[in-house]
Amino acid sequence: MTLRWYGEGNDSVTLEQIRQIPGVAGVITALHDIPAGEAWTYEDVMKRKQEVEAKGLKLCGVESINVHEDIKIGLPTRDKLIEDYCKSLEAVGKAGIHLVCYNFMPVFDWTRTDLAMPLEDGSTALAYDSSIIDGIDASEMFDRIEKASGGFVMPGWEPNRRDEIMDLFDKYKDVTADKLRENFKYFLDGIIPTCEEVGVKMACHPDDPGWPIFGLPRITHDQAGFDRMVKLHDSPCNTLCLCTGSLGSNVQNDIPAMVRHFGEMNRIGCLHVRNIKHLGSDRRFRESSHLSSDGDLDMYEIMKAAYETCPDTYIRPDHGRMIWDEIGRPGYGLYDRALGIAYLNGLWEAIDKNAKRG
Ligand code: DNO
Repeated sequence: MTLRWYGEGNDSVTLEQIRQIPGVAGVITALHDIPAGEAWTYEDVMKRKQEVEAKGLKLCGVESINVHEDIKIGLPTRDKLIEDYCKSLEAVGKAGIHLVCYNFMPVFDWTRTDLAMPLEDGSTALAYDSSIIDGIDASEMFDRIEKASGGFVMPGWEPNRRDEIMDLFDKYKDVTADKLRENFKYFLDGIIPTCEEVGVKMACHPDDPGWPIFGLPRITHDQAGFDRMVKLHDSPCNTLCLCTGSLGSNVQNDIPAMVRHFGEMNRIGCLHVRNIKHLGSDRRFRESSHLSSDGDLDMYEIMKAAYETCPDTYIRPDHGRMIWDEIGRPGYGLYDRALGIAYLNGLWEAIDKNAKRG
């Protein structure tokens, strides 16, 4: 079991706290101050690794090395950018880290309309309502996120990206879903040979929410999309990050079945486990505690599918609610994610003991 950590000075949660959560072996982290397109160095990766190890934890994976928009759009600058991406992968592999989670979502990473929806029990949760998104443009959305993020920089919504955004929309004008897929293949063909050489698995995170937003193309939010994605470059290094909450936002997705499907293919590089609750219509949802009965996903079936098909994959709880008056990065507080881990560990132990009893 692992936990995402944003790095010293960039996270309200400390390595010392993470170390005290039962069953957590390590963290998933990134060099967040290096902009997309710039190569990571071995020295910088090792510095982060040593910092983590000095606190008795392992650096289990990187999330994310962001893919530059020019690569997704397919601009001529992409060759140099892919070359630099390979340099980052070499640095990571040489440092003994074997997992890189990333995404191929145009312009925005995960998107929510509310970063602190009050719940009945006094906690707050991230929420999404497509009727809000459908009524505003991306720059208004940018304002909303910035105001609600409590001073933390949200991945994909970095303030320095604001000016870029409208320009990017223009550049994506002619990028259809097919074109995006072609550009994805070009990227994978460019990086996977390096991954194989240096022993790094790439795990593509699903679109979140699991459908196109702001008229931008999106191609990785269901089983069919990921089936096509893994075939773009057939390699054990070309895998997905199966994020139950992102995929679960789309009611068409059967999450335990997807875990089994991709687990049996050995194509799950990592698993993000969290629960969500749909709110009436199928494009409105809020996040919930991890407990199955608090949301719409069956955590027992998800963990059982993982146990049976990809027991060695890296698992982390994903977002949590804000509880016990915690202040921190939306979705990434300590308490609710720690509760999530305890619960997921409990499920795992029960599944394991049952399996061994036969
Ligand atoms: C959401 C996260 C994502 C993920 C990126 C990977 O909370 O899981 O931001 O890290 O999409 O690039």
